[in-house]
Amino acid sequence: VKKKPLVVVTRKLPDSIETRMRELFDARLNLDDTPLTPEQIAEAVRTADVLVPTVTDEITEELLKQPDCKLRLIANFGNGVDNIDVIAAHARGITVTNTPKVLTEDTADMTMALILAVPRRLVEGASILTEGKNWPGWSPTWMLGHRIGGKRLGIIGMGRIGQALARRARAFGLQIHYHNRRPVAPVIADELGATYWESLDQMLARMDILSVNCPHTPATFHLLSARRLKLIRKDAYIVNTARGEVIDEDTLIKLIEAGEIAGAGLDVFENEPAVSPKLVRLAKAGKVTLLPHMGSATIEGRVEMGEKVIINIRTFLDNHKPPDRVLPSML
Ligand code: 8YV
Repeated sequence: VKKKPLVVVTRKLPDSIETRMRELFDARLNLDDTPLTPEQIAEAVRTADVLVPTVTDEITEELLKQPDCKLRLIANFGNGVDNIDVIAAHARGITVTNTPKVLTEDTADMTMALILAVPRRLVEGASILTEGKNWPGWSPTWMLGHRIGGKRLGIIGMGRIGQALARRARAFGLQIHYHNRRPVAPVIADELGATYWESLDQMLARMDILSVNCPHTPATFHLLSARRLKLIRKDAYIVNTARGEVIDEDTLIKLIEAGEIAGAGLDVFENEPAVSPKLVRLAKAGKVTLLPHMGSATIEGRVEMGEKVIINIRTFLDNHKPPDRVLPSML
């Protein structure tokens, strides 16, 4: 009998996905979801045919260049591949795939939720009732936020998630602006009513709300640098559901503390899962809304991500090109 390929999955996945993986592969699953130790990851890279990592696993060149490394496919359970050294993998003939499209709408929903939550003080208001604070009763001048409709939203990164966000934001009456490496096709720009800014600097200086929707790559690390963050208007808000590394978080914190930026909604952080105590203080002061990387966290989305992982593995093992290959040229 032909030996089934060894597929090592680093985290607990939805039950239906694990069941299917057991049927199809020699699947080494992580049923209690304890993150693998660095030694266990190193062993998995050496011995597995296929590795299914997530955002919490760093697959470095160091790991990939271990002698006798058997690995042939890294089928990432996630869209962003900044946890994987794609160039080092490619150089060793190891294929990398991800799970695009299936988490676009969920992530755009959560981004829109933050865009609504921050200016309208949603979490701050809810906490008054749930944390035993005093609610003096309704008053015409109490807990006022800022109107969303009519404001300018600047989307940084107009890929699938940026566009899905633009559709939602338009329905809330926001004016859509965006910065991207290239403008989107005219037909899409028309549909979204979106204005292209070639200069990120110029866009930053004119927006009421900014949303980060680009991947984290070497080119986007601290794209919102200290210099650029200082261009943002005093009354503007910034939302990030992409990757913490795209923003110079220390400077963002300082600017919010100094009242130089009005507030932020953050689902991702530079040193995840560690969250700066200064951000927590700002959250308690109602200046920022913090979420623990929940952008794509729906049951439906996780199952679809798992299905994509399985399709990528199966096509790869059948000697076809998997649909969601990530090439160094795409970074
Ligand atoms: C996932 C994400 O939770 O897919 C991504 O890029 O950030 C999240 O949707 C995570 O990456 C799973 O690995």
